[in-house]
Amino acid sequence: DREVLEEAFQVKVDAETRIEPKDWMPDAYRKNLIRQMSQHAHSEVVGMLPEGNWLTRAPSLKRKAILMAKIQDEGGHGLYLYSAAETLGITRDQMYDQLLDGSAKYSSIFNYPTLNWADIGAIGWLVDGAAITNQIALCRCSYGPYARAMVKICKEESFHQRQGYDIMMVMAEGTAEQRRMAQDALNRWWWPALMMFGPHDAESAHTSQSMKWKIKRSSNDELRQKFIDATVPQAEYLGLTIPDDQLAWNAAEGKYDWGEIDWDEFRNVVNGNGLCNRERLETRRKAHEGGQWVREAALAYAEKRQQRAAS
Ligand code: FAQ
Repeated sequence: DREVLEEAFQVKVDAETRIEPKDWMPDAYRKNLIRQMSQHAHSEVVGMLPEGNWLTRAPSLKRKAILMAKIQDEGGHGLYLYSAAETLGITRDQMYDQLLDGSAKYSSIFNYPTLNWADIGAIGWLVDGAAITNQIALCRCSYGPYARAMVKICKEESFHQRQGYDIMMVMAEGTAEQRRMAQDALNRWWWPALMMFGPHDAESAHTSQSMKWKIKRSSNDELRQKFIDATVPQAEYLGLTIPDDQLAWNAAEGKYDWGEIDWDEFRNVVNGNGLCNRERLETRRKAHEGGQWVREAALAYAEKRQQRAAS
């Protein structure tokens, strides 16, 4: 019966045996994975927009080519993730509808505007840096298709993080105006980047069950601390100041102590009232509607080919 099946499932998870699409799984496991994976996919495709804002204004041909490749990678990540989520019995159209009708979330970080070129550096350095910290852990997720998708995604995120840090290095070592822009970008992106890891563990609705099922391998607070510990020395190397006056090395615990996130801001952005929420969803809606004829044409062509092959 159900209880026996659930126990056997947990034994499998505990033994680190990957769960594959055709294996039995509890409904709640399937539902939770669809939720997390689809939101992850939506984050990738909405995440293309803040950087897309600077493609036509990149400072050189080389920077433009690099940025274009990065944004295309993000589109690709969205596609792998939608495909991986489809193995759980939901279609990409259904997931996309949930994004557009607001019932599925995407990462809060993509509701902030990109105001100057240094923001592109800060996104690569901090946003991709935070994304990798989270995604390295997800390479060991219990669900096979998700874990395997993460491996390639992490390799690409690593390039994204390096390109962002490279932009920050050039600007931090540049003119006084460039340094000012780099510091301004760090000031605006630091706290939103920390919010990417989600609420504190004690407030996190899904963490304890997701950890038990090994969907998540580390908690929100553990990953956030790991990111801070790795990133503070990188800011020091750039000669930039992290906008947190409580930030201090805690030698006894071998980690940084730091201030508190503005959780009102986090909730506000997650609930749809950030600076760019409406604009982001509107842009995605227009792109989806604008692509309707392409989807119809591709289907009509596939049908025609099938008919030709059958006759
Ligand atoms: N924004 O119980 P928890 C990228 C929601 S990286 C919005 O802790 P969970 C790469 C959460 O969904 C970004 N909502 O939830 C890139 C839940 O709501 P629900 C994407 C947030 O799932 C870089 C509720 O709060 N990465 O795209 C946020 O256990 C540069 C309660 O929270 C991933 O999605 C937030 N920051 O932990 C692209 C990684 N935090 O669903 C372009 C995979 C929490 O009940 C440019 N996801 N919420 O309505 C995860 O690891 C997890 O889902 C967490 C949240 C850690 C995000």
